[in-house]
Amino acid sequence: GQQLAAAMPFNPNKPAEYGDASRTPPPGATAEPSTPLATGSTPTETIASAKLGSGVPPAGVNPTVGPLDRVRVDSGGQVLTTNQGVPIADNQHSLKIGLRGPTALEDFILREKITHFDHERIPERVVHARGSAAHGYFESYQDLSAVTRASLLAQPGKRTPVFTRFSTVAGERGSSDTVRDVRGFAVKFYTDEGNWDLVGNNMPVFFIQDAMKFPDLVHSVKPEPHHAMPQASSAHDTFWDFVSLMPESTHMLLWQMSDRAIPRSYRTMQGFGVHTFRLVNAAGASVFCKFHWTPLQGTHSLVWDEAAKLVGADPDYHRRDLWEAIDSGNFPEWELALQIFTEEQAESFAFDVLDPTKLVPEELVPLTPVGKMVLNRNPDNFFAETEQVAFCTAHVVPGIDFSNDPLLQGRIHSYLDTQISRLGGPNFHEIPVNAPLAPVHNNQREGMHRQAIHRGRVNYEPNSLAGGCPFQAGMKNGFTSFPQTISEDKVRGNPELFADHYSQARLFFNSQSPVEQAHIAAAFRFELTRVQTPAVRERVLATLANVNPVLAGSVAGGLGMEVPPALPLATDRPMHEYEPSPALSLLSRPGETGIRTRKVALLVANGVDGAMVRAIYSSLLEDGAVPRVVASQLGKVKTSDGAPLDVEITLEAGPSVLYDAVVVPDGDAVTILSRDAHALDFVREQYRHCKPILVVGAGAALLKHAGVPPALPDGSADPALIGTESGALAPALTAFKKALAGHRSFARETD
Ligand code: HDE
Repeated sequence: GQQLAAAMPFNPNKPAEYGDASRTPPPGATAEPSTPLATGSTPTETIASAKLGSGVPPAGVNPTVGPLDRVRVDSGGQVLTTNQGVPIADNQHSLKIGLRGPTALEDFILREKITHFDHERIPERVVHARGSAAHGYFESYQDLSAVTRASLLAQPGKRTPVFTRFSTVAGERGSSDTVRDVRGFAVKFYTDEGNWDLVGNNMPVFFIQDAMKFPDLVHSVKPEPHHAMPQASSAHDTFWDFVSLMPESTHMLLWQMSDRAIPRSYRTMQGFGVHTFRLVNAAGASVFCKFHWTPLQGTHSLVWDEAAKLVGADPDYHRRDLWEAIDSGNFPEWELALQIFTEEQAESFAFDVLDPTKLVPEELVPLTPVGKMVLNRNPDNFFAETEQVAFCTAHVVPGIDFSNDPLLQGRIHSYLDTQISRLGGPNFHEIPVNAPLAPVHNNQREGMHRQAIHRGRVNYEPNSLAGGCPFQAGMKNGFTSFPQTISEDKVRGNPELFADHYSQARLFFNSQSPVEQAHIAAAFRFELTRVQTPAVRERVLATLANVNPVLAGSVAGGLGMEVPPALPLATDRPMHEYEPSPALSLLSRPGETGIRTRKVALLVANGVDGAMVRAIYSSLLEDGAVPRVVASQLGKVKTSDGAPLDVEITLEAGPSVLYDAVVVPDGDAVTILSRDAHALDFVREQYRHCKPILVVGAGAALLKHAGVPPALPDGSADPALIGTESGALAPALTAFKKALAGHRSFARETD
């Protein structure tokens, strides 16, 4: 017993949850577990320092798995109980006075069950309500201590657990994934010096320059308050009314109307910290920095018609994609890179680095890669983890500090505040997914839902009764704010350069490829067509006239309007002329993962060449793609060579928009497919959405019936539209895979 008392934590269900104190109970306190662990599992950590870890788990070990074991519940082989652990004999019937009589008030089992159910929902996030998340780790490439004392960047190879949540902004929790919107990209780093949350977006700038305007911005984009429409869409009057009166939003509007706002996958998005942050080293010297996440999977987007159809075909398209990729072992990766610059350099820029509607072009300050993030584990429970996770821009660690960006300054307040009401009190930092791996010791006490059982009578500092503990870490070890010298008047206003609203909007537009520019114009046209107030449309056109005359003309033409005179500028300074920045085009980052995880449909029906289907299927599988046998109905199809083929999904349940490419194999099947409107729509949409198409032998007839241009053997007319005879399948398949890796053939776009 004595020995066990020394070895075992005080509460065997929560080993070492509250640090060292919990594992050395005073003599006489019971330490021996009277029952086995509630979960039936063994604790994975027994001492607090094991929880802390070295930050370098062995290769292949996911460091976030262990610490959460203390709260994981697996009911396999367990009896059903009440919340008090009382075994329940009958979970089907309430307690009644006679079989046909009223239910007894004393039925505590019924009442507990219903009461808990009645309170299952918590408020959704006021923005970013719809999201999906995963666990993983961040691995540092190098020792960055010259610029920051942040411990996660202190040595090459050091691993820090992360939890990352991606989200849309405007839609409610149950809205669709593929709507046109900014995407949230929030990363919680569980560092050994506390949690650091990098709460970013998939676009590097924002709509407004000052936190004061955020409630107005969000009110304007959310469903209109009288009839609660439209859901998850900026294409309505109130949004465009507001932004058209707010010319600082112009740069962000171009990003939002670009294909960035309809990503192919969360895995194919960049992420940005948006604001300028500070890095501070151990000597107290500081530099400015911008954070960039670059996906190894490349940057790829949907096309608008496809995104709109996906809203119906699979509202969970991005959630499913992330889940399936991780589930199948295709762990998505992003490289973290910093743009590091000094305050003196910042002074020389043509824009103000405190203005969140401006980016720092990579040509001006190149990216320094500092590490990579790998997401390798799906959550066990959506609510417990993805819904309850609470990101906060105020969560910084020693070595990382804020700039005076007035948008960032407002955010530092907002997140903690909103979470107090969303998560029901001030103790949400104790929810397992939010709890730091670093030990927590302070004198904050009580509040709703307190988990920690603080021991002793001292809950104040300074104290002598507890030997001064917990004691201040001091300047060397503790977080210290960068001591920026400021001597200014207290004012409401903006720095001068904030008034340049268009130079960078031009930079962005001029850096896009022609197809991206066309998509931007089409998105403006679509959104403004939905807007009902002509004066709002006109104001937006007057804004665009300051960006690019071709863009303004194209949007105006689509609306049947003339381009009005440009809005007057807010500053006398001439606009800054930037060189185009190729890095701002999505096409500049094709990615390194080839065809891995790309979905390919093989359209089949009775009479298909089964051997060919199998050969193509396994060849695609070998390269990591996800082939699917798609037919008019489930069951088996008869093949020309005898062996029947299992159908995996129907054309009805698995329409074209769910696939990155299509193959129509050789065989008689085409006669049947050509009579099925689903099959004809399938190839038409694959063509319209610029996706790779491979037709073999008789398969080519399906294109003809669908009105799709013929596929040439060498793909000479269109490198992603490949036709071949059965005998020459190998080179055609190679060309098809190449087109698939390239994602789309925009040259054929007809929209
Ligand atoms: Fe947020 N934002 N935001 N935001 N934001 C929230 O916090 C806010 C801004 C971002 O996956 C809220 O817990 C203000 C910029 C993400 O849980 C709230 C301002 C950027 C997420 C809030 C901004 C973001 C949020 C709502 C202007 C990109 C989702 C629920 C001053 C750099 C995090 C919550 C998750 C969530 C406030 C502007 C990113 C209300 C006041 C700029 C990714 O606190």
